[in-house]
Amino acid sequence: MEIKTYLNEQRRVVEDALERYMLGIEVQDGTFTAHIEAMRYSLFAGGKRIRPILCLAAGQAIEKRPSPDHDLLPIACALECIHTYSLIHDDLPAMDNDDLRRGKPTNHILYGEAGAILAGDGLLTWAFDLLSDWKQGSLPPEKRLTILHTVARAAGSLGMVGGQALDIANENKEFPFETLRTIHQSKTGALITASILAGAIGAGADQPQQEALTRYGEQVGLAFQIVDDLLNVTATTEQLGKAAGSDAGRGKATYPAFFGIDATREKARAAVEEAERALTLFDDKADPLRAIARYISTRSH
Ligand code: GRG
Repeated sequence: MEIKTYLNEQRRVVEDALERYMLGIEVQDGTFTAHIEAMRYSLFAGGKRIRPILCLAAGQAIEKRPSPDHDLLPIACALECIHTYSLIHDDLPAMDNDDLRRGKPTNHILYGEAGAILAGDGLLTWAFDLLSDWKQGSLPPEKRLTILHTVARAAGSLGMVGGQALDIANENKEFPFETLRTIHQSKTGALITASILAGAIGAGADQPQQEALTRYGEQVGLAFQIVDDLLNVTATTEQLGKAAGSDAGRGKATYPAFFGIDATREKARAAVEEAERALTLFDDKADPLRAIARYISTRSH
């Protein structure tokens, strides 16, 4: 199947599930309506849904049954909630101070800073509500706990939050490439890898499969971030739906700043090759994972 068709179909699956699993304003007491509207605004603002799609694709690569989606969809949705919270907070004036995200006003522009902070907090907490809800799907408790711990570890101070803190602490500073690698691995790579592992664990991956998919996730996460750095330099604001050229404006070190554009492209290509190599022990059920890795290096937004 053509990768764009696959991604479009899977995006629809994720969107439908988000509609099912996300809090709706209609069921809430009037006091909560505005707050949940702010959460929904960013959750349904047109993201690519790469993390939930990777979670489902990892499950499909392992599963013996035709579709493990029933168990994995709440988990996939939780991952998107965590990702969306991180973008809302990242856009705040105290962080990157961005007005535009996915071609639309950022959350705090519409709902104010306090509203955006709470929308992020609400999404992060809702994610753990979904992950821990044993009434959704039929995952055995031990698997659910392992997934919960994997995601918490990746999203928190030893993962995405830690990477963001290191990134901010190093703005406008010179630092060695190893620091950039750590920032990228924790800020971007950790949640991407956890999305893949969560899908794999939910579908019953054994230890060698989990290790292979961790290597795949690390390389896909790296390629994703390298391409994000490249697009920030080479694409327009219209293409990106967010401010182009913002990394240089903020004095952020990036792959192109360290290596130049051509060598950076080469590094993205090498990471994709490495990701595909990590999948050698999988059969054609892992073809979507292979295609997603290739797609990531060619994406335009
Ligand atoms: C606030 C704790 C905290 C963390 C923020 C995600 C993040 C960490 C910062 C965003 C800045 C950035 C460029 C991060 C790299 C990860 C990345 C490329 C995010 C954008 O992800 P996409 O492209 O977004 O999947 P869509 O819009 O498709 O959902």
